[in-house]
Amino acid sequence: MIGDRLMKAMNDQIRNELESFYIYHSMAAYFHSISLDGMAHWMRCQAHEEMIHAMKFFDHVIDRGGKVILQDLKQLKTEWSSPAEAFRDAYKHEQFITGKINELSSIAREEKDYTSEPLLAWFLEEQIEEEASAGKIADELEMVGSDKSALLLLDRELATRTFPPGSPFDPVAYKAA
Ligand code: OFO
Repeated sequence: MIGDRLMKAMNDQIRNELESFYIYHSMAAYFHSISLDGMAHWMRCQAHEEMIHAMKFFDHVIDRGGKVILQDLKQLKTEWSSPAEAFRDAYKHEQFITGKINELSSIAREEKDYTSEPLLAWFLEEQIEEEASAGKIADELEMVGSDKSALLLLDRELATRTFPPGSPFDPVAYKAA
């Protein structure tokens, strides 16, 4: 059975992951508003991953005999001054999330909750990729600067990211429903 301290921290993390889901959709809306639909698509795919992350913690708390208590979500931000600023924010947000996963790992160790370690190890690994992908795109956008052709080329490249099969957030799925 999960202890109260770790259960509370995991409930907080479910909120953090759902806020990630929300912020990436906010960024998708921003990119659509400036006609960079490839970047919007990349953000939608990212939002899908965040919902999966939230549900991994959701299930873990329940499977360990704990209780999930969903919390209010914050509207983190809705406007950015440039694509580079949006991706730089995404990178900073992922650094914040990595810090939260580190905190959860510390709590699990202090509470001797070894059962949570495989899940937290998965997240520690995942955060390497999360930071690397957002950080790389932010760097590329800074290199692109005001070169519109390069910006459109990067937009086309980011449009090739794919949703995991069966994602309910893939427009192909819900538009056919
Ligand atoms: Fe859930 O990793 Fe991003 O936020």
